[in-house]
Amino acid sequence: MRIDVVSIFPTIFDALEVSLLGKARQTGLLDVRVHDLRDYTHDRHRTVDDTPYGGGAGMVMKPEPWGLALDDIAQDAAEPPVIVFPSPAGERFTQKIARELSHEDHLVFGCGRYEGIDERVFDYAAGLGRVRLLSLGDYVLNGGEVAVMAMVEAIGRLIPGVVGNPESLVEESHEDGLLEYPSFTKPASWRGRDVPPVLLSGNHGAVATWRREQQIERTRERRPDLLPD
Ligand code: 6GU
Repeated sequence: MRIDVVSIFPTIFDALEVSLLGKARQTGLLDVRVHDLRDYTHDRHRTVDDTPYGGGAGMVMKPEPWGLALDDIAQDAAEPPVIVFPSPAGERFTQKIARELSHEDHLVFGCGRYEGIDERVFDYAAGLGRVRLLSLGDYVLNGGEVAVMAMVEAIGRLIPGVVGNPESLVEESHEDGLLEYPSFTKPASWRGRDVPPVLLSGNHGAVATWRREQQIERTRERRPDLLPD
């Protein structure tokens, strides 16, 4: 999969060089290209923002650098990419969307800062690819960079070969609509706390039943919104 990221803080994405995603880049499973939006400006100050029409607080990202950056990325793409703009005003990013996006050949992430990007950029981008505005949740970050890091990790780990043991992708939170069951390792007793005896019983059926109950119980306690009525 090819991933292009446009940002005014490209070094934030240096973190993608480590761990499983870093390995996936080395082996060629992931082709991540990070672009500095300021490289697409032409003035001495490399200006990317300006005051909002109609007044109001803060600054808005100017459309021209975004147009040039998106043109540059789309120009050497074989097929129209999915173009994601992280935004607290977007559709909620979920495991389902992560899975959908993990099947794409080419993703482009446009990281906004300040009060956002000139609205015409989204319309222009829709002529180059399939545009999605995605939000991590109901809180506000200073910019899209941290959200894109989260999305790239959630999507990247679903690409076959990125996570060494594919079974570890199956039994985790949100894959079956429930939170994951609790895990334990040795020692069987630690600081007065014992591992639930069923896990030491060797009875695989009993273990499976217990884990399912734990999933439902935890989901009821922590995330009742995930359960059907
Ligand atoms: Cl995707 N972007 C920003 N700036 N803030 C957020 C977010 C995204 N998701 C939650 N808060």
